[in-house]
Amino acid sequence: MKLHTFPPAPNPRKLNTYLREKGIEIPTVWVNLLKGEHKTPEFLAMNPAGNLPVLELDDGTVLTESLAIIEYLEELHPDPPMIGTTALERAQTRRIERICEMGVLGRVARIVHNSNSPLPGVQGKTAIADHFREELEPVLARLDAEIGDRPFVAGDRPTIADCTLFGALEFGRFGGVEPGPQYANIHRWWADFAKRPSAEIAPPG
Ligand SMILES: N[C@@H](CCC(=O)N[C@@H](CS)C(=O)NCC(=O)O)C(=O)O
Repeated sequence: MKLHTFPPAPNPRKLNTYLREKGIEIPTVWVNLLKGEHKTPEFLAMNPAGNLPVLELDDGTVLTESLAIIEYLEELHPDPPMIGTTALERAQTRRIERICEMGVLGRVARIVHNSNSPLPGVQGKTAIADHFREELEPVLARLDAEIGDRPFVAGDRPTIADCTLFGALEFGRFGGVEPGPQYANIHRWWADFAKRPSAEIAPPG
């Protein structure tokens, strides 16, 4: 297996956090998004969508979409479980992860790319950034209430929901987009999660 990634970006960061929580090591190459390395003919031949992360299997199969990669790895390495241990736990974990992904990560990414994109050649539109800023607020309010005083986003153990939310918030901070101080539960969780070894970015290799 070979992982093509660039962990400063949010979806690669989600996967980086997952791999480190699980203790899974995969030979990794960084494709520098800031230098446009994901738009070279070689990279596009492997992943025509021109995005990261990409998991290349030993038989040449190319797997894209961070969550599909995570689900695949979770089946190969079930311990420690990061999507729950019962049907209901798995459903709840996936529900909260979807909120973190579509509700938070997607919106944070659109705000950053429309206000302060680090990607070469991306011209943002202030009106789009403002639209997603407005949409983000009620999602953060509901997520903050849901997290409450839980140690992790979905309960007592780290799950894929923590990986997704962490990737989203770290990228937002980099791009100047942070939840307001009124979201105290999110901030408490974020500060705690940031102390875990999985919060660090693994170097390529
Ligand atoms: N839904 C995809 C999104 C992949 C994606 O958009 N990745 C971003 C980094 S977070 C990327 O490579 N962006 C570069 C570009 O679109 O030019 C996933 O979860 O993997």
